Amino acid sequence: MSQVKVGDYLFQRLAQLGIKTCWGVPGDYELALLDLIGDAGIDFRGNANELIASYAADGYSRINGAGAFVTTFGPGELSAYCGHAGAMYHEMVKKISVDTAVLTDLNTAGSDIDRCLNTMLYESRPVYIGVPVDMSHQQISGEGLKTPLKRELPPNDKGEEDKIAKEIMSMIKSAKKPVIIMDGSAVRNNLTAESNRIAEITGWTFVTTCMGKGAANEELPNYSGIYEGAGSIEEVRKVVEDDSDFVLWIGSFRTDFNTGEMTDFVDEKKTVDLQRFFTKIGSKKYDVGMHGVLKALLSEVEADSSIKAKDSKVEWDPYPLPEAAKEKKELKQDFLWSVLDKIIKPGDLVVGETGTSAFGLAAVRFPKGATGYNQTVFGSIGYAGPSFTGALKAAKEAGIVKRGILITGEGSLQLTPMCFADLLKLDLKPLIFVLNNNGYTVERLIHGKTASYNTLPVWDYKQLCTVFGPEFPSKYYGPIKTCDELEKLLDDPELHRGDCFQLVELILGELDAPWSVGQVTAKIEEFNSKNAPPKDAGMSMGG
Ligand SMILES: Cc1ncc(C[n+]2csc(CCOP(=O)(O)OP(=O)(O)O)c2C)c(N)n1
Ligand SMILES: [Mg+2]
Repeated sequence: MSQVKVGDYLFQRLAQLGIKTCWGVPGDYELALLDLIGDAGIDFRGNANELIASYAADGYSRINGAGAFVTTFGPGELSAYCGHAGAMYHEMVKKISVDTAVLTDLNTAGSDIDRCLNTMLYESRPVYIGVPVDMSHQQISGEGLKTPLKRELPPNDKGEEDKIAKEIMSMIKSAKKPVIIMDGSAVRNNLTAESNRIAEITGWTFVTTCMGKGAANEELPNYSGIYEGAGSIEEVRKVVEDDSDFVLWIGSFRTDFNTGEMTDFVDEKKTVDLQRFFTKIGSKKYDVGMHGVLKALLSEVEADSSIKAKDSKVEWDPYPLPEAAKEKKELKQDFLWSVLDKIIKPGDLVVGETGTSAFGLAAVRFPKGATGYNQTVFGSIGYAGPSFTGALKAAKEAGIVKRGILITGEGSLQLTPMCFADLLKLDLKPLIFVLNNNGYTVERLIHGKTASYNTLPVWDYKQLCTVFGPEFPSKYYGPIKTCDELEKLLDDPELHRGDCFQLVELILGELDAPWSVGQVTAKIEEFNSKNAPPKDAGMSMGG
């Protein structure tokens, strides 16, 4: 094959991964490289800062499977690493990437690119490719481009996989009160269709978690709600923790936000946990990955009608509304989350931010065909807006999403509001809800209810669209202060039409939060006071 430039090789590989948009900020050392990006059919979409670029690439990859950003070295890349810094930048970046390469050798540049990208696909984690300023236009062999990148995980050992599937099936058959939990790793591994199908066929009690929210089919009659330890409704907590005798936990992801601050308790003995590279049956771990096991289980379950639950109807309301929230006066969080489903339609992509919105969103009814996610692992505020930008761009390119809805607190928005400029100029026509509660409410509830460090500068949110994109059409609704105003707005056909950038400002109380937050904080307070409480201790909640 003919020779290609190092930069062309790299961008052709990214194009082969379906990447049509690459994010970033230009800089001296990267300009020559950027000259090549269009040749591969990739658009470079510059952002206001590198942090936004990195979050947008993350969001893009959630939809497309892979995303990319390019920055200049030193200050550019360090700005992208969410505040990480280090004098020895290549040494530092090795610690936060699953593979790295700096393309200093023309003999290995192509294979270094391929190795990094294959590792990225295998591990489903970021890699780093450094392109020295004098390298991007040098010629290398294009032969490697003929070998496809490895987009599928290697299959499990068939014998082992069959053995595991049989063992799980025998547990399934003897179970009297089985429960399925669809969790974060099912979403990250793109196994939501198989998980929903198993729930549908079996009719067992089917719950999801904050990280699974937006991927579970909530229209199934056996959909029972969100399991988040002490933050769950009592019926869900009881059925999962106390009553069940078998739990098929598809991709457990035990982080603080996802487990009601580690207040979850599911007996390991009755649990089968499926993960990307292993399966755990009770306390025994087997090197057999979930992709094969889940598909094998699905075929077994499909073939065996004896394991279907007799009555799969749920006896409780998975979306209960506390009494206090029924009193319709000034706008309250619980009321907000109970009516927001009016605006969510099949084909919507809904992204929530860290803060009260992540907890609230878990309580919103999602119709089948609406998808969504929130960043429940790292919990870095300011992530949701740019990530939403990337995800919505990828979803629109793929033609799989009709509209994007972002739900963010005003404190989080203040970190990365410049992503509004990207959303406007890319004409993505988002619907954005900003919860304005005069500060960091989630932090206030943890510690420092009235502390000045939990307050924020006051912004005029209705001006943001004109500031960030005066030439693009946009609409501001608000400030919405009462339940009536919100209900009226959610019935407004113009809001539903969504033919331009729409921003809704919701005014909420400084100490008002979804009920699940109150439940979790009470549980942690109880724990702290039982376990030698340090004086004036705060809880470790909120990232
Ligand atoms: C980068 C980063 N800085 C600080 C935090 C700590 N933190 C977690 S939630 C939160 C408050 C978010 O406030 P806001 O977006 O206004 O949401 P609210 O809880 O008020 O609804 C803060 C400061 C974090 N998670 N990430
Ligand atoms: Mg706030």
